[in-house]
Amino acid sequence: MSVATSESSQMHVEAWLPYNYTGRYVTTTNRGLGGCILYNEIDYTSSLGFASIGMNAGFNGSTAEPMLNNPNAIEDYAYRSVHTGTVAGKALTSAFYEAPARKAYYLGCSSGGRQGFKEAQDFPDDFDGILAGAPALGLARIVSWGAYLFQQVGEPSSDSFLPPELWAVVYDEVLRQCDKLDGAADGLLEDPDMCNFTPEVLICGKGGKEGCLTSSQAAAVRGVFSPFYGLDGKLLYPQMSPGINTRRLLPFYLDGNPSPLAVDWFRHIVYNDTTWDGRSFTLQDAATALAQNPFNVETWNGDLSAFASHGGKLLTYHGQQDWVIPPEISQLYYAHVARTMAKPPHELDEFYRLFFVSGMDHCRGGDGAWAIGQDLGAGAGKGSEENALMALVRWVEEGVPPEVLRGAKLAGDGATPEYWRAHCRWPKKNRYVGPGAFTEESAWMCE
Ligand SMILES: [Ca+2]
Repeated sequence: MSVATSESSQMHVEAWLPYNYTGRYVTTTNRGLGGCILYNEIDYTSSLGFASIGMNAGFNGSTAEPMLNNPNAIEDYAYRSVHTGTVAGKALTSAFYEAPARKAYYLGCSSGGRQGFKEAQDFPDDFDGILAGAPALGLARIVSWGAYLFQQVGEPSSDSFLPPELWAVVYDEVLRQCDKLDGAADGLLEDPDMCNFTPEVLICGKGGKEGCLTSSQAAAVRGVFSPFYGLDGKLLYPQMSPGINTRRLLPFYLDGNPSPLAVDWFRHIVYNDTTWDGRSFTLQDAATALAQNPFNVETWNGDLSAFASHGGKLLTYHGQQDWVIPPEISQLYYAHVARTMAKPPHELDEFYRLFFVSGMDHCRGGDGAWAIGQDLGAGAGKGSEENALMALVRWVEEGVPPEVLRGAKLAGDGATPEYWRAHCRWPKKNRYVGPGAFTEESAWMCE
């Protein structure tokens, strides 16, 4: 479908309406700064019997270029496409099945995760249940954080730059210092907050040795794993999460090129200047981007009372190995909601539950038990005990909330579970207590 988002703009919406319809509607979303329909999400949710709607963000493509000098596209991206597409998708579902859907759900991660929180904040009646992963909350700040990270490591020719083999050494040292803090040397950090990483132990010293850091490189690593503060001295964005596996992959933030997210956003949204390239970035640019905050794309409203009072349930997860959007941003937003609504965790639990998933990269993949049923190919089961989407369905329809989020570590075939781990509901944290190997679910305790 083509759906108008204003008198002079439109979006594309696609519906997959299954024969095995369960009476459940779901909206699926977008990724990054682009606008594409995510067919794997429509495929996944329709296969589970949902009437599934996918939509672009008012434009197609995988960059922010269509937003250049185009406020309608920015408004669609910030919030309007999801809400407008959902209204249209629900109407279509109702017409096709000759009755309104019993319940309406939302599934999304990253940019899609942010869009889910946006719905909970600004369109609280759209959904009964929202599954939002690794949300890009604080969007007008994360773009500046990317520029900051590039400045920490510099260009490949600079003294501070670390080639991939040194980032591998850094990862090994993070594990040496922090892996056992959760009780198990399993290569996974259950609680990166406990990891006060000290990169200076890797400084070369007299004579030097293989795999050591210069002072400039140690400073770069410390900068990456330090919070990012603005001109006014206030926190703009949290640190990169220690425990991201820089032996397995080199995050694009650290590869010696200006952050693509920063370049894309400042060029096409903040300055409408396609020559801006990230090398000139200052804290003043960060302040400008945050002050601009077009159509409140920040998505930082801490009042979810309207969503809660209509009975909505928000289930959210964030990988502890997420190197695109640090998990700490989900923790900071949770704290913001708690203070704004004056509710401690046991009261937030009634409608808002946050789970950190050890060994999960950005939205999926990683070294641990990351397969929680968040998308096609990320599940080892379709029951509510092993699938986050179906756990949300049970919470909404039966009033039984998930106490833990169980994830599977998948074998090389990408399907067979090697082991399971029960991820804890924030602010509880997982600790290995034994007996049995770390691969035993029962050897861990949330406390
Ligand atoms: Ca560990």
